Amino acid sequence: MSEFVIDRVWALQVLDSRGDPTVEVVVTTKGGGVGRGIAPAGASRGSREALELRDGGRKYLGRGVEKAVEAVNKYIAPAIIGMSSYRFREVDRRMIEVDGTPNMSRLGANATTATSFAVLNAAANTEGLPLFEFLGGRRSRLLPTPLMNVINGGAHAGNELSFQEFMIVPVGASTFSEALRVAVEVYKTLKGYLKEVYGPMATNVGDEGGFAPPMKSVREALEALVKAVTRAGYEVGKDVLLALDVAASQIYRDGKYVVDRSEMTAEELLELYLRLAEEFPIASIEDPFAEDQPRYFKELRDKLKGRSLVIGDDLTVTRAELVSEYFLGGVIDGTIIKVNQVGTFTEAERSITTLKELGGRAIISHRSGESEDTTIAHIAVAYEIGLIKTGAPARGERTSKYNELLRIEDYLSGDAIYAGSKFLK
Ligand code: 2PG
Ligand code: MG
Repeated sequence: MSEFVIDRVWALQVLDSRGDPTVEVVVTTKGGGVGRGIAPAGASRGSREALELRDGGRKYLGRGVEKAVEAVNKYIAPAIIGMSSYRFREVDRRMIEVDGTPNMSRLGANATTATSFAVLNAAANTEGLPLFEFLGGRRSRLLPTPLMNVINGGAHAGNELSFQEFMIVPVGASTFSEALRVAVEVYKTLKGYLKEVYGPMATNVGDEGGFAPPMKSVREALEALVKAVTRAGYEVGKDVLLALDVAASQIYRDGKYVVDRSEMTAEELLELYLRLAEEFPIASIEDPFAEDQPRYFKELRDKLKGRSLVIGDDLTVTRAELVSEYFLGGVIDGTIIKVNQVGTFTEAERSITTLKELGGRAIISHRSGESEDTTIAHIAVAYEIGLIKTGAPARGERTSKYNELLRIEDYLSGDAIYAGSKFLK
């Protein structure tokens, strides 16, 4: 097993999909393995997320990550060189120890996330296996259902849409590649529809590759999705479901929610969700209320009676304790999993296994600031998570994940299974 021993670790500053600097880490092993990891970055973040270290000052308008790069080179590298990448959980625990704070504020979650990904990839590379197989073994052959954000609003776009993400979910397909084809056909049809109704400017895209049309109401966006699915020749509610990420902490001000330019109480917003869920086949609603209002999540969940899943993101920030507390309390049906919310793969893995044990849904997710890193595609398959959120089928940092899933499907040849609607019932 000495071939898995980490012999070099270094970091550099690279760019993410928004043009912000981010951390890339390279790890090599004695056996000649090489692994890379790049940290993503969120725009709408939960207040309890692990801390992302930024330099401040004038360079890159304060967005530089030289301090996080230095944290890898100066503190993380000497602490983990000589450890076995095969025991990647121990490596992650070592970083948590070296950091010594509850939220990774010393090393920076961008430094530790990139390292954690790089160690995993180096171990798989040393073994000569794709990462999903290294992590999950031969049994891993479940390809996730994508929740694809095709209309962007909120903090991800320069339009007036109050909700952050309007997603299509191609559940009716029988393989992942077919699901992707359906989604692309709907995406392209949506583009044509938006151009026709709102003019060519409406087809500009937001941070996650979805269109950012000048719509005034959330209902308008859902109606456009229904139009696009139908025009593309598919049945809404059967072939393609819809999903929302409201990211409601972003529209919460002084005890009120600002939706479609008017103020709403939590009760009024809840009523709106119930009406929308009656009218549209909404598979899931993520962060329907601000992160400090779990009681409304619960009320919504009770009233929806399983018609749409209630999902936590800013609410749960991939912390296993919060995930189990809110799941057991009936507040949510499941959560988003984002490694950089906790800073290491091992901590995120705890949330994944907690949800699996309790019977909750996990949705592995990108961030709005992304890169060509494909680690999350492998995690999705390795843990048979069954659901992935990684944006529209456009822009390289989004298609990198979809393309990796196509490669995994190809690698598994006839053995791959597509999750379809399995986890959305
Ligand atoms: C979200 C994410 C990803 P961000 O809220 O779920 O879609 O956005 O990375 O900006 O937090
Ligand atoms: Mg979210």
